Amino acid sequence: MKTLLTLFFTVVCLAQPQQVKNFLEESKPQYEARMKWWSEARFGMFIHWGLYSIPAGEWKGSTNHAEWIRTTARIPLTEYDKFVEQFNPVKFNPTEWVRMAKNAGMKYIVITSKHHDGFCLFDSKYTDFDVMAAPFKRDIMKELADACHKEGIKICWYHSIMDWHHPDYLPRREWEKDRPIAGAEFDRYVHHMKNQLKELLTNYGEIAVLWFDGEWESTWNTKYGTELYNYVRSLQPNIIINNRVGAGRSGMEGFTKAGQFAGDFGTPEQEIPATGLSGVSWETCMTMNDNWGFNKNDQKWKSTEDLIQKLADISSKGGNFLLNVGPTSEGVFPQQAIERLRELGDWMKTNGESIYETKASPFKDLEWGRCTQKAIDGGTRLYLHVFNWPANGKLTVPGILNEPKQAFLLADKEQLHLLVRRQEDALVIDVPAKSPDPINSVVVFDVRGSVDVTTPPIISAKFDIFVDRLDVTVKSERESFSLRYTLDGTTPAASSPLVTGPIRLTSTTIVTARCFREGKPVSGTVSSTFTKVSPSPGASVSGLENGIQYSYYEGDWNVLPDFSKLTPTKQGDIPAFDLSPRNQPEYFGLEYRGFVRVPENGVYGFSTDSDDGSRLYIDDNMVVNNDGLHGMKEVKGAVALGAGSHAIKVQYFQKGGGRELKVWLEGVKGEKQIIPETMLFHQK
Ligand code: FHN
Repeated sequence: MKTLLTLFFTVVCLAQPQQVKNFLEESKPQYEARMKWWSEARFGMFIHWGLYSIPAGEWKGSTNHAEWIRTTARIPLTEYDKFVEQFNPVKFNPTEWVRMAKNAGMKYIVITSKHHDGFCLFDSKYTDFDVMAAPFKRDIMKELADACHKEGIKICWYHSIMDWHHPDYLPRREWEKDRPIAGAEFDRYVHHMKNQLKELLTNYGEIAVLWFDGEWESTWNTKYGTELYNYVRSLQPNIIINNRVGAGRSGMEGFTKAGQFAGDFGTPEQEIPATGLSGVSWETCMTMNDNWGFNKNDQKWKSTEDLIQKLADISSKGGNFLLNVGPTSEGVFPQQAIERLRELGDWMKTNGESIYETKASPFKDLEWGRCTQKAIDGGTRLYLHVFNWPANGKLTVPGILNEPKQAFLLADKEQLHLLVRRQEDALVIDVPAKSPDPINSVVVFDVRGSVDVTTPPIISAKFDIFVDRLDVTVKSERESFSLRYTLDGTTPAASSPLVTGPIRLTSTTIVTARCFREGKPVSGTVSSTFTKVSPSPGASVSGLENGIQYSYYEGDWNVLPDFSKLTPTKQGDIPAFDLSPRNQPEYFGLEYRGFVRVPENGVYGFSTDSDDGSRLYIDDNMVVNNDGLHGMKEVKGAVALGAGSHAIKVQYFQKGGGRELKVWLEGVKGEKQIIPETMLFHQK
């Protein structure tokens, strides 16, 4: 894709006099060399700090705000600007912050040079809305950069493209009727942003990453993004830039949409992808509690156990973990964050080598934990991250064809060798009765050669429920293996039936499958249960009219609220599921109720594809749970229905950024469509 963009950029450059190097022409080896330190680092600290730490999440009685408070509390600019004269974080000690990050095992720090509110934590000659206008009068970015350079930690800037303060930034917030757009010129804002980026990239030494954000509004696009990417690289050629520089990010799941401009790495937010993506650099950013900016009432702190296991999970998928701290208005980290950083550091001091410079796991799934790996002389070193220590002292590593070399506990300074035996497809390691670490014990396991793992077969069918019969397929990624299966939940053996095609079920069945080679099992097993069900009868309702009823709500949520406890802003009916009732682009919710009429008995697939969260119920049973803050994401479910009308309820909420809702139906014959008006009814 970069080739296409290179062509695009070349044409653009030809059309313009100035000569700016096209960094998109970078070769794969050059890209990998530039990304090397970052890929090996695996673990960084995110810091969200600014004026919003003063209200600390609270405004006129509501306490669920944070760095978005100017928008979520609809604070007029003149009122918000007053925070400048209060910003005096006298306890700020950059060396203390950097050492807490370093001691936690973090290799880089990404701090908000400017968040969406437009306030600059650095001394900028292009604005008075900066830290030098505050009583503090110290260039925070300078002090932090110096401390990072001194302590050997990479310093990186988060910089928001969206700017709720600069008069030339568009669009305005819809509720800001007092800020006319007359005279505003977006290109002049882009020029201003580039001037400030030049300050940030020439006055503070080597900057390792530019972490853009706030790129989702209609005024930003790929052209701006590719130009900005090259501009930043022209100032610091080795800098790394995330995929939010462009306009191609797919919401909170953070990866770049196919064919779109990618920047250098994907940015899943508040979530960890189900699997890694080979050849794709990505970093999950996550809060330690529920907020990025400091919220004094937010006590939903993730446990240290959760954070350590998330770090292992992310590393096992080949990603980086950017863990956030929101400092207070005094310039200190919340005590709960300090404690977690210290405990993370204790674990990293013993186990850091199982994270740093490792590659993704060769296993699809390990029931006891995760795995990371790195090449060693003559073989591969596997780091087995054991969350659930085996009570029987037998740690089973399934589907591995390599010859073992040695195994020992990473925490054991003596590196006492553990006994390893082959048991069919698996290598079984005898481990001590007591785990070395209650959260994540790492077993080092060296094997000869590059790792050769066989993942179990994949069992699939249209749905996991059926009315009369169901065809189940069993496939393996490696053609050379023969697949054997059982239908009674037992483990397939060499004498079990061979998979020769779809397996037809006519009753509830557990299908278990396994790979074999030359009569010997070479993978672990996999099982799936398929349930025979009776279709629920259609409702006996009369007086149905086309369309569905909606209730529209306004509010700020991170998950779907209990709409039954809220008062709707308005109600009515509409032909089909859409967002037309909304009064504003953000901070609203909808609940739709009605009936869906299906033509015949059978299993129907329903799905919602939404940004942000949604749920779908049929006959008051939840069929789809797609809740949460995320970009466009489709979640499917299935239900057996008799011909006729069935109650349908869909719930949806939108916080900020992209917004969309699609409600799909997959019929008995496999036809998938957005539920049409002709299938939707309501009782007047
Ligand atoms: O709107 C911002 C939010 O305040 C925070 O900075 C996160 C962190 O990545 N990014 C945006 C939400 O996606």
